[in-house]
Amino acid sequence: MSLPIIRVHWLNESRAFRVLWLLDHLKLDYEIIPYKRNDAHRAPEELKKIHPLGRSPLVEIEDKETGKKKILAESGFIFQYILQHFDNSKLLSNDNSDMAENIQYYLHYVEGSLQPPLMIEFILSMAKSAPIPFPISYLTGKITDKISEKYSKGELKNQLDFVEGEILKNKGFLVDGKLSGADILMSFPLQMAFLRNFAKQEQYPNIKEWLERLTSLESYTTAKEKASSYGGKF
Ligand SMILES: N[C@@H](CCC(=O)N[C@@H](CS)C(=O)NCC(=O)O)C(=O)O
Repeated sequence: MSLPIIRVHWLNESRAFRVLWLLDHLKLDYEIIPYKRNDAHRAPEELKKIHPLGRSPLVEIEDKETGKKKILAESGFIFQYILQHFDNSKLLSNDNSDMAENIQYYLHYVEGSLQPPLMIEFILSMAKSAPIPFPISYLTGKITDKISEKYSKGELKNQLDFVEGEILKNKGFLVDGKLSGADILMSFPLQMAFLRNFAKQEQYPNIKEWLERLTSLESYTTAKEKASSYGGKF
């Protein structure tokens, strides 16, 4: 049976990059359908024609024989589907059932626990830097600092400390001392945490080295080049 057509509905400057990387690592053929963020940094309305929530990534799977299409949403589910259906040689999966469960855990953890404090920090940083006149800007700064201090900063530290410890325990990767889909999926929020200055890389030497290891993979460069050709910065 021939492989289906895989189309990635990819938004620039978004977590959708990870799907390109995953597909390139598995050496699968795929098409990119690019979307550009609007001035408000949101996805364009066209994406809602593909899935009502209008978020990216979205992956379209088309059966070449029947023409039947399905749309996959949610990064963790997309990873799960691709690994389950197309990673036949277990390049990014694991034969051991306990280890396979650990990979699954990260496919949920990344959006369920790691992204929320990062998203709150991001929204607070945007509120803080918004062009608001003084003295309201002063008050906004105070309020956003307080929310960050009371919740998201500490929670983010909690998450990063956890990931730092897991990489150390698992010999430089997240699961079983070797590269898996979990590493590719988890890389984006951690890169963002450092890039946006929500945490200092020097405090997390294991995450730092792990990111260097991941971004030196050939598949990362290949996916980057494809994303850049559509104007993607990350
Ligand atoms: N939980 C979803 C989140 C999807 C999501 O929020 N994607 C962002 C890109 S990083 C998006 O499409 N943003 C556009 C918008 O909010 O308008 C997933 O894991 O795929």
